[in-house]
Amino acid sequence: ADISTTLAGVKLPNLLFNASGVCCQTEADLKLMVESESGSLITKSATYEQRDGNPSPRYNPLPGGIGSINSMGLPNEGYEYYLNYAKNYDYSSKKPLFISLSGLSLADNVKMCEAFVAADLPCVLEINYSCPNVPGKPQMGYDFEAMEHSLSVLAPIINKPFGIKLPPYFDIAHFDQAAAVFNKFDNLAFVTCINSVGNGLAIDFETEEALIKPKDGFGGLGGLMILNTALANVNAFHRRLPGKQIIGVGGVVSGKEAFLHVLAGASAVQIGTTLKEEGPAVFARVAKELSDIMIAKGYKTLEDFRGKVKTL
Ligand code: RRO
Repeated sequence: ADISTTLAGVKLPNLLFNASGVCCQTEADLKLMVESESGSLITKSATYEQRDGNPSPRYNPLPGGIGSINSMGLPNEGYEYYLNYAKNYDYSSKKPLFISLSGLSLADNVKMCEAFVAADLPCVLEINYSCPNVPGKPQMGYDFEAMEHSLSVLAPIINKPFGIKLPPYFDIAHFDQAAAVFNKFDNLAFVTCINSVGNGLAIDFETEEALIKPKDGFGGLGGLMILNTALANVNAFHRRLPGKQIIGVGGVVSGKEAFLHVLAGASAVQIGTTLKEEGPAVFARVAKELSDIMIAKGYKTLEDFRGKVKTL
């Protein structure tokens, strides 16, 4: 089946790529993504300056394959590293490049966006409004006024289609309020739902210890346990953002969950925890599984079922 898609005006040979943060901090990581069967790739969220991030252990899978917990703390090489990568990227490869930016202030996001705009590259920006793990920095996605102000400054600077990475919302009023903000910005082309479910706590039953060291063990939850929260956010924004696209992320362990994300309204699907646990071979496997599901159900393209979840 045809699992190609178009996102922010660029064509992806298939809808799958990495969730920002996984397999994308260094050039060695990004090379693995380029060599994989993914349809695209996105870099680790960049700050203005390089960061080491939080002390280890700062990521662990949860027992039973239900998901993961992380408090990485935004380790990254600094935006100039990713700008340089973007300048040298082979855009003829048919695999589009997305760049994640997560400035610690609006001023930093302005400086980074201006630098990417000045370079005039065909990569697509995804602004991260949802890192749950920097001590003392609340997730901007939960402050609608701050997010609207940030978008009102950044959208005109970027001046072409771009996206934002959102935290999960858990209340219909919040879906409504967030969508009302996003609909004010015409060149906001996509929203990526969802980042990790912030500030969970995982405890080992035997040792009675937290699974990660930072923040007394508190960290963002990912993987299968967040699938239904992810699907709800994808579908809530698919219904509320006409003319914009949704990237679905959360709980994709096989072609079946990728299929459900598209049914909920996703135009592309990112994989985080399962990529971290399985490695880049996940993309060929999930692509094949999704294609087989589509053939079995009689769907030829993603458009045949995107957003067509049936309600009762
Ligand atoms: O680096 C992190 O701790 C991190 C980030 Br920036 C994010 O957006 N989401 C996440 O789960 N971890």
